[in-house]
Amino acid sequence: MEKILIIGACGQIGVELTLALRKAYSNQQVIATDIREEHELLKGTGPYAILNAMDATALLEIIRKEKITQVYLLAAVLSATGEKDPKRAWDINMQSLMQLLDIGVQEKLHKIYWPSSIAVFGTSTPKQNTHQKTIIEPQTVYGISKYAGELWCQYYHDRWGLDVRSLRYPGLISWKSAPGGGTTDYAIEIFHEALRSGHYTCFLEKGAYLPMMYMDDAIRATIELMESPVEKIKSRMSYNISAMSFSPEEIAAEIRTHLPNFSIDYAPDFRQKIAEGWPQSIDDSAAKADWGWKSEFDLKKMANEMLTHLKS
Ligand code: AKB
Repeated sequence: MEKILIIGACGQIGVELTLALRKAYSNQQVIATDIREEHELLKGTGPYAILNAMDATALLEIIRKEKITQVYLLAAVLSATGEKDPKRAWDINMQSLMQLLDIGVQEKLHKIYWPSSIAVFGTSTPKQNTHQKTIIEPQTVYGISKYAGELWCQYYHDRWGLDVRSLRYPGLISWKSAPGGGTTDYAIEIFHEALRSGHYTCFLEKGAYLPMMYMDDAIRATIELMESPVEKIKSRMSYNISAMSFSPEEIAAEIRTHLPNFSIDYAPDFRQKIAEGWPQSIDDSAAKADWGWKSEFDLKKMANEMLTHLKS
């Protein structure tokens, strides 16, 4: 029987992934952990423990005690927060991964999931339809840690046969749990502010066109990748996945089709420079060809879902 451990279960991806995995397996098979108190939406849905992703001893203990076979490591410092304290972001992002990879080999874990991001790309990368294998020169500490992590995942697979799988997420848009310090977070804030005050001051510039994805698609992609037969996983770096791209003025125009009085203005800060380094659209043909990935949410469908759920 598979037994799954989620590290960072109270974050933006963690809450929804925990709930989805508990539905796909059973509540008792999915152990949620985070350094924080249990998220409201997880309460009563299955086992929960406090775990610091940097604490290798505690991690090994819980893996042995619970007879864990698969681990999803979601704890990370994202792009915007990472730039405020680069050394700390590097330590957290790398140490949590490296100790898990070692434990994975030692304890013969069946599978590990570790997310990467479009932040691996930089200004030297072609901006349109960015291919999975292209010029990769990340410019944030978050992007550097994600690219280094991808290489380490591939190394542990090639050298020790560890089954590590990974996706490069675009900006993720969700309503259940709050995002944590990313550059693409504006695309969530904008919905909250549209409903609260009817106005949003965007921290990115007009024209900051970025790849994005609704959380339902991201969760489905993650589980589909992890459930795919091993022979279909041809990349042991990280798969590009894609759903939609838009600029702040385009998402504002879409919100206006629901809330005609909604207005937006722009006060770009340091996050604009991060956004300028990232691609505008992503080529996910490898994920489509290898394990059948296909997105379901475009801008219109996503905005409708966000506003419907946030209103209620
Ligand atoms: C961020 O903005 O840092 C993240 C990401 C694109 O990985 N949402």
